[in-house]
Amino acid sequence: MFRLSFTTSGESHGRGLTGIIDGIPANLSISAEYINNQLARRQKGYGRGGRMKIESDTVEIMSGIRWGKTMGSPIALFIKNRDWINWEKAMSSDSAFKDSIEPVTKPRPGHADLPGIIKYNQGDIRNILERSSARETAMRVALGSIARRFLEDFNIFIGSFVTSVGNINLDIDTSRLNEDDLIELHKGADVSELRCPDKGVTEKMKHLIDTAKEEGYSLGGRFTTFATGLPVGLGSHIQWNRRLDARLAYAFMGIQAIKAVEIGDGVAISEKPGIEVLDEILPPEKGKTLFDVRRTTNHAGGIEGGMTNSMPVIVKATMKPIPTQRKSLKSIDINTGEPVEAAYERSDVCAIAAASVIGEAMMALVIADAFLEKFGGDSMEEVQRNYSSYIDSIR
Ligand code: EPS
Repeated sequence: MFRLSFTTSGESHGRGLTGIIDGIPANLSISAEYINNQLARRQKGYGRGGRMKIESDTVEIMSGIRWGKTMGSPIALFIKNRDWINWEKAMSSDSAFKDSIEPVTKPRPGHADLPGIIKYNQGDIRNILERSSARETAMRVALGSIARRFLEDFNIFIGSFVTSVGNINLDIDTSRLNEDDLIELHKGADVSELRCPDKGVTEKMKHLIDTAKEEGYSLGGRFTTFATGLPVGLGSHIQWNRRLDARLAYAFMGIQAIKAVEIGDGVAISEKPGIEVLDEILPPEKGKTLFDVRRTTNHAGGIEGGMTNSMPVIVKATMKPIPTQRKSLKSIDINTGEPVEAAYERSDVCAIAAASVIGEAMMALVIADAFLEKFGGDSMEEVQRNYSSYIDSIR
């Protein structure tokens, strides 16, 4: 990140989550209600476990916002864990309860458990699993919603939809979709229990999740995140770490359980000749300018040379099946080395719908950062002036 920075803290069953974002200009209008609406979107999804019935995430604004507007200072947020009440002793900072709580000693394959205890020299896997938990993503969605609100003032919209659960797929050719098509898919996703815009496919996905739940295994999936309304030239070809595709891939891979990230049709185009998959350039319509240059397709996912090219930015991400599942998996006890079944606690069967909302948050943070890198100013008015002057110069 070049102009924005953010960090989170908090354990899954601790008191709550804290987050700080720094670099948001002054005079951006934002309310707790706006952030809470985004938090509610993350909590939905067929296949979530019992925890989501306990939590109902709302944010407390601790600093940086006064009378509904940012002041340019760091913005700190807090989200309470309602489940904390059941974990006060197990997660206490006080050593008094240490001997009354059983340690977790059977690492789950696919989880941070085993490398974590070895690296951090811990005898209780809880000291690893509490922080590696995807509970932390609630705060990323809260911070990302501030970036989303910022981008809205420049008519940039970020959305997402789920395209698979396990082996049930929704086939969508994103290279042929325009901004309106993508926004329609997002709207369809927002009213689906799995953020899948196709009702028939959603039913098949739900059926697969029911079967997985009965049989005790977990499921992964895929989702697509997009941004519309972007000006040409966010990111840069000048240096590897300024490339927008690199920054997006980094951010998406930083979401728990994400194992692959694709920009546009990044995977499929490797199998095709260039003539079929390079997005040809058509002249602007009569009376329009270079800003309105048209492309035949969008295989590149809106990014060429690490810069936005004014087509929608498209990122596809793949999530592995959640490591906590009822069906026994081979493991060892960390104290004895003896074979055991991996630990099982209450868990989600599939969290792909939530992951797609988290993807939106990460995309908002990365794009807001790139936007501020190009048009940065200390107040919203200054950023607006810088942005308008660039747009006018292209037109
Ligand atoms: C998670 C395990 C489950 C999930 C949790 C992430 O929680 P618990 O262990 O309390 O049942 O529900 O996700 C959230 C709490 C959330 O807010 O998304 C894990 O181990 O990563």
